[in-house]
Amino acid sequence: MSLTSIPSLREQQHSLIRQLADCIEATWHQYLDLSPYSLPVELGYVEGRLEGEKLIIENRCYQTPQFRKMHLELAKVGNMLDILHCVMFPRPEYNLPMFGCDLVGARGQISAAIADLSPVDSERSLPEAYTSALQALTLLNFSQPRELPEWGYIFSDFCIFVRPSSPEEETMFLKRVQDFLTIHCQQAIASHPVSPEQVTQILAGQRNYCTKQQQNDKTRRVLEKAFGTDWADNYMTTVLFDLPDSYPVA
Ligand code: BLA
Repeated sequence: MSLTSIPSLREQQHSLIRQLADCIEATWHQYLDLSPYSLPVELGYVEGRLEGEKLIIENRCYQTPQFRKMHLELAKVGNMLDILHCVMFPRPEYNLPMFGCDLVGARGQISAAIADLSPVDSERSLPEAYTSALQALTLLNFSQPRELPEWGYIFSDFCIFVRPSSPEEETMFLKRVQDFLTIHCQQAIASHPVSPEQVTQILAGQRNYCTKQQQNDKTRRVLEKAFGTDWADNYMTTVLFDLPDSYPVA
């Protein structure tokens, strides 16, 4: 089979994952000036084995003037596990939060749906314009909220972490992620570079966000079981939650 005729993973995934992947890409295309972002070739499309099932990972990456890296990942473990992972890493010259989203589904049911615009400034608070735009959204009620793990204090007060329990709740989650993305893209294109001192603080905030996310044992375990400890660690620190080694500050 030629590479281009391989059906995208998206068509085989839980409908919420498929819809969210389409929504993320459509919103990116609508608002941002996208250029390709190259991952190491061997990490763009990856196959492994987990408990006899095939694990497939498919990555798409872009960059823009405001974002160093925008990563959308779809993963599938046989018929057991469907995953969507998305992070937008702002360039540290801009005071922008981290957009992050993770959907994990097992046997037709999404067990974890999380989305947030997470602060990176020294006070761990969002820029004022984000707070007012997010406060203007209607308050949502999900019947099965989930508790954040210990490292989850990196997320904002607007973070949604739920197990969607009906098609209505799935739609509610999808719409809210769309709202987050629209606000984020609109704020990003209107934003201006900050002072070198602030860049240093923002980098520290982004580094903290990534370090905490790397502590997600549930993600790590899936990757370790399929690809081994070293591969999993490399993938978590260079693809899922990487930072540039050194950043020109002044
Ligand atoms: C949870 N992430 C999970 C779970 C699995 C994965 C299996 C447990 C699901 C559950 O408890 O119902 C697995 N997630 C993956 C894998 C990848 C992935 C293998 O992205 C990638 C290949 N995670 C993120 C981002 C956020 C995030 C961007 O990647 C948030 C913005 C959060 N995932 C997140 C949280 C949990 C989770 C908070 C729950 C962790 C816990 O309960 O300990």
